[in-house]
Amino acid sequence: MIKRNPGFANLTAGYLFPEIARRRREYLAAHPEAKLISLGIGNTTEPLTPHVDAGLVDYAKRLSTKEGYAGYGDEQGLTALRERIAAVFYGGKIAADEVFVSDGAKCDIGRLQLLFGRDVEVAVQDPSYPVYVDGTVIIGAAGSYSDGKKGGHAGYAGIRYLPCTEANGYFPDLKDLPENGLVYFCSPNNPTGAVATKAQLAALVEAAFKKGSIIIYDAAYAEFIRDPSLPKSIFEIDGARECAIEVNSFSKPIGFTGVRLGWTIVPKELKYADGVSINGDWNRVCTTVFNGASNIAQYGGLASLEPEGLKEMRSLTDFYLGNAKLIRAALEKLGVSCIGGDNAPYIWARFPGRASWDVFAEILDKCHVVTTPGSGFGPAGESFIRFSAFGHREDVVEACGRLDRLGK
Ligand code: PL4
Repeated sequence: MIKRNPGFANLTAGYLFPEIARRRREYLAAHPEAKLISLGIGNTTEPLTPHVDAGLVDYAKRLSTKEGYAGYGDEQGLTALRERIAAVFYGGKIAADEVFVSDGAKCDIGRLQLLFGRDVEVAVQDPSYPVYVDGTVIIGAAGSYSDGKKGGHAGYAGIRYLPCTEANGYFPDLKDLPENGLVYFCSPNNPTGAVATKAQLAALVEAAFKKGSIIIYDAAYAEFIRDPSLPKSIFEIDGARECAIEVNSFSKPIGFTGVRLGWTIVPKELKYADGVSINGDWNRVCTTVFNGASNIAQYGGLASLEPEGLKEMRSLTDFYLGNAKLIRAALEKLGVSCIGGDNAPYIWARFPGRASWDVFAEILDKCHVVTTPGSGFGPAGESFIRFSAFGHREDVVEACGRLDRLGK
């Protein structure tokens, strides 16, 4: 019989978010009367905005006409959308043929592993979005051993964890970057909500370049940045074109979590050790194992980058940041120390001396609020809880009121 990819056996826990959903179902089965509110998964809740909706609907209607119908498109995305992304988000620093439109950042994070295979050393911020680690383990680049625990993970021995803690201002020690490896870096960060400054990113780019490593920069929450001094893209930093790939998404800024649309930037200067272009290989990956994002989604994305759409993006992200402010204030009122929520839709709350899953269970039981345990994002997440600001305002207000029960 066919052998299983050993990477799967090396995974020490189920994927974090289905595990949370399982515990939520289990709790509801035992307490069917509970009216649970989710501040757990980072899933958008507000309706599509009018201009963007019109972009989707108008194009969907065109598809039902002989003149307007379109089948497969270019795997790399509509030229108009690639040009618009380059202009709106990168102000001329990125060319349209360095923009590859995708069905979302997570899908591209998985596909990017194909460029580097299993013989690459991988470093992640600790804590970090679990896809970087789990994708690495599945492809076999993390080695075959771990000291992980069910229901969270204590860390895979084959991955370099770069602790991002209060002690280092949530920015890792760059001495620990791998040589000729991959460094996943997310800013604004999921889960901590911390945003790297320009000086920090400049140091990261310099260190990665010196070590021959490539940064996979996840900017999925860039549109939540309100402090104008903070960088929204790694390509605001000189030298990044030689050592960074950026993934990004329409999911959170414009509510496309279900519509599905994202993009990846692979600069033409980026090369492997043998001098071959990474942009060329990424084009090969996209044309070979991806068939392009939905054309309806792409027209919605185009509408979101028109002036009216950009205004809607701003007010939608403002709305979720308003939720974040309420959640952070409710926690701080209880004496819980927090970061995040000001330039990011996540609040990272500390419960010293407690296991994250225990705090998760306590909040679920006392407050009927679902959260995300920090330990699910890596060893340094232990004793933290991530609160997501994605929710209807009335639910967030209700959840904030219920958090008072923690103090009793
Ligand atoms: C639950 C740093 C959320 N089932 O929608 P995409 O694929 O364009 O973007 C996914 C993504 C990419 N990068 C970062 C992210 O935080 C996310 C989404 N993360 C969360 O609660 O952490 C949703 C998670 C979803 C998943 O596994 O992605």
